[in-house]
Amino acid sequence: VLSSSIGYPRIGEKREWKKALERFWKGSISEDDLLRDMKKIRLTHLRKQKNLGIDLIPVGDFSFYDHVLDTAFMFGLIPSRFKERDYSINTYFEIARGNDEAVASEMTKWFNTNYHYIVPEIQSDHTPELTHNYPLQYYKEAKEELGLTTKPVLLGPITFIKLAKGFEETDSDSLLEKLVPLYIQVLEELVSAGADWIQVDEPILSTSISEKDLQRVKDVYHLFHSQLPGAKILLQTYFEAVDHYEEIISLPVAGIGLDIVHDEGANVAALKKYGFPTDKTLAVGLINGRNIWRTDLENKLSQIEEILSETQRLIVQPSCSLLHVPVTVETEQDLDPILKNGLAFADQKLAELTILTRGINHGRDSIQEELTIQMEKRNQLWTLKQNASKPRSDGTDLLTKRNSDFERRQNLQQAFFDLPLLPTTTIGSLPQTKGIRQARLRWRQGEWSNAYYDTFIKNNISEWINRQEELGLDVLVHGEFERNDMVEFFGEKLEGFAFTRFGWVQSYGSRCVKPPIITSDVSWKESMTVKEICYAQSLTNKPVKGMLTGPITILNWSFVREDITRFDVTKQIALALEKEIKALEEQEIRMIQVDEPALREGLPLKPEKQNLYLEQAVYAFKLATSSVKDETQIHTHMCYSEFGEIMETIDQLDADVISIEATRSHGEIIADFEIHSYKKGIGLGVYDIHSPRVPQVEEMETNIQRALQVLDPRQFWVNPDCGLKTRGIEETEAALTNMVDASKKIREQIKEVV
Ligand code: THG
Ligand code: ZN
Repeated sequence: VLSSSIGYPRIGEKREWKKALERFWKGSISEDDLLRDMKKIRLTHLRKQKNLGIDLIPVGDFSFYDHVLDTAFMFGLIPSRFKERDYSINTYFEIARGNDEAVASEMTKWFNTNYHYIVPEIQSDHTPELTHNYPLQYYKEAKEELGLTTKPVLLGPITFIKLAKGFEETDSDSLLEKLVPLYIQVLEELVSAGADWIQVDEPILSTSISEKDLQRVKDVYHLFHSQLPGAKILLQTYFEAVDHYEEIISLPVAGIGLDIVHDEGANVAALKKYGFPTDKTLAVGLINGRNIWRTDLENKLSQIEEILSETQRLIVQPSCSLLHVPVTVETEQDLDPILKNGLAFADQKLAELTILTRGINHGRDSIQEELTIQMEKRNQLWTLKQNASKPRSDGTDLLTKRNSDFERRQNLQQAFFDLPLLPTTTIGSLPQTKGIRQARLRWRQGEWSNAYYDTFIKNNISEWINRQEELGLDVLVHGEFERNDMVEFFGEKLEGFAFTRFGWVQSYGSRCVKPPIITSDVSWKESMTVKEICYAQSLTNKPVKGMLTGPITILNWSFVREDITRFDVTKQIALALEKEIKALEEQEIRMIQVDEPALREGLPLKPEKQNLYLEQAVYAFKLATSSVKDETQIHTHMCYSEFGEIMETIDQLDADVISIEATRSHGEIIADFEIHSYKKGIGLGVYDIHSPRVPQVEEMETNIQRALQVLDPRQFWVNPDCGLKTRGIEETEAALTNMVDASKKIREQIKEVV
C-alpha cells in the first residue's frame, strides 16, 4: 500500500507565497524574482512531503493564483477583454485581478469550501490551444532538481467545463471535442516524460450530475483510455460520495479516488454492495483534509481492514487536497499544550498517513508506539472536553418566532423610524485604511494603551458618522474599524474559541483567512459591539445599525469541534448572539444587522441533504434574532449569487430587511425575487464594491429602476452590494455621493405614484 498526498497548501509556513505575490504586484520585485521565489516554495513543499514519508507526491497542485485559472490559461482560454494570445504571467494575473480597462473574471466558491476559484469564461469563438503544460514543467522540475518522481495533478475536463461559463450547456459536447485532444496531449507528454500515476481531479462526480454529464464522463475517459493505453490515470473525487458508484468504478482508468470521510458512509457502503474491480487501485481518502483535529488512528486502521476485505490494491491519502487546512502546528508557540497536541494541520496529517501506511504494510505492532502516543494526545484533549461540556437541551423551549408577523412589524417600524422611500445605507464596514490596520497591530502588540487605541477608534467612528451625515445617508453604520476578520473578531470575544498565530488558509488569490477553532461550548461572556455602536449612535439622530456576524457564518468559517453535532454548536452560537442582540436593544439600538454571507456556501452538495441544513440554518438565525421588540428592525446580508434555490430559506429567516450582493448578476436575482413574490425589505446592491471604479449616478438609477419593475418601492433599499472595507476613502465617498443622488432622483420621480 502506498501513501499519497492529493494536494498541499501553497501559502507556506509563514505565508511566503502570499508575500512574494504581493511584492510582485506592487512592483517591488521583478518577474524573475517572483519565479525564483515561487520555485523555492514549490521545492520546499516537495522536500517536506518527501521527508514526511509520502510515496506519491503531487505536482501541479501548486499555482500562482488558482488551479482553475491555471487550467483555463493552460488551454489559452483568455476572455477577449484581455490581451488574447498573450500568455504572459501579467495576463494571467489580469484575468484574476482586472486592470484599468477590464474587470476581473468572476470568482466563486469551490464546492462547499471557503476557497474561491476564478470562473473560466469560454466564448463561442474561442479555439483552445495548449499554451503551457504546467504539470509537465513541474514534473520535470521535481525530477531535475530533487531527483523525485512525482504524481502530476490536473483538473479533469468534465469538472472544468461544469465550472466554466459563457457557453450554452448544449455546446458542452463541441467544447469537449476541442478540449479533450489537448488533455490527451498533456497526458501524452507526461507519460513520455516518465510519469507513473497521474491524478485527474473530477470533484464534480461528488455532486449529483445528470445522465448526460455521466455519459460525457464515460465518453471522455474511454477516449483517454483508447488514445493513451499507457497512462496510469487516477480519477480523483472528493467532498462527498459519488452518486454513480457502479459506473464510476467501471471507467477504464487505473485507479479511483474516493472520499470516505465526507461521504457519511455511502462510498464504503457502495464498495461493500458492488465490490471493486480487481484490476484497479482504490485510493482511499481516509484522513480528513478539512478539519484540524488529530486523527483517531485506531478507528482508521479498522476502517482500512474493512476495506481490505473487499479489495487489496490500495493507496491511502487525505480525503481531499490539504489546501483547506493550515500548514503546520509546529510554529504555534502560544497554544494551550493539550490543544496543540490534539491538532493536526497539513504536515501532521501527512505524518499520520505515513504511520497508518506502515501499520497497514507491516502490521499494527510495527506502529504500536506511535499509535499509543497519538491516541493519548487525542484522548487528552477530548476526554477533557467531554467532562467540561454539558450539552444543552434540544432547544425546543427556545424562542424562534418574532412576536408579530412581518406586516404588523413593518407598520410599527415605519412609524418608529419614519424613513423616506428608497432609504440609503451601507452594508457595515467602511474603508480599512493602512492607518487603521497599523493601529490595531500596535495595540495588539502592546505599543498602544487601551485608552489610546479606544480614542483612535472613536475618532474614526465620529469622522465617519459626520461623513455619512454629509453624504445624506439615511441609516448609518459605525464602520467596524475595531474589527479584523468578521468571524475572528466575534470568536475572540466569545467563550469557546481558540486562535492560532499562523493557521492561515488561502481564501482567494493571495488573500488568506485564519479560521478560529471552536474547542468547547460557545457562550457569551461580555458585550462585543455595544460600546462602539452606542458611541456612534450618540453622535447622530439617524439610526445606526448594530452589526453582528450570524451563527451559520461563524460556524462555517471556523474549525469546529467534532464531539458534539454541528447543529448543537450552531445553537450555542445563536444563543450567544441573542444575548448580544438583547444588549444592543437595551441600549436603544433598534436596527440590528446579522450577516450570513456563508449561508449559501455551506449548502450540502447532495440535494437530499440540503433541506435539513437549511432548516437548521433558519432555526439558528431565528433563535438569535426572534426575541427583539416588534419595532426593532432585523437586517441581514448575504454575498454571492445563486439565490434562486434558497429563496424559500431567505424568506423563512423572517429578517425585516435583507441586502444581497447583486450587481454582477442583477437580472437573475431580481427574477428570483419576483418569482417568489418577496414582500419584506430588500436592498439589492446598486453598485459593485469589488472594483475601485466609481459608477455614475445614471448607472445606479438604471439599477434601481430595473429593480422597481418587480419590487415595491416601499420595500426597496438602496445600498452598495457589500461591505466597503477593501475600498479607499475617496472612491467610497464619490460612489456613495452618486448613490444618494440616484436614490433622491428616483424618489422624486415615484413619489406621486406611491
Ligand atoms: N472572512 C472569512 N472568510 C471569508 C470572508 C471573510 N470568506 C469569503 C470572503 N470573506 C473572502 N474575502 C476575503 C477578503 C479579504 C481577506 C480575506 C478574505 C483578507 N485577508 C488578509 C490577507 O490575506 O492579507 C488577512 C486578514 C488579516 O490580516 O486579518 O484581506 O471576511 N473568514
Ligand atoms: Zn457581502
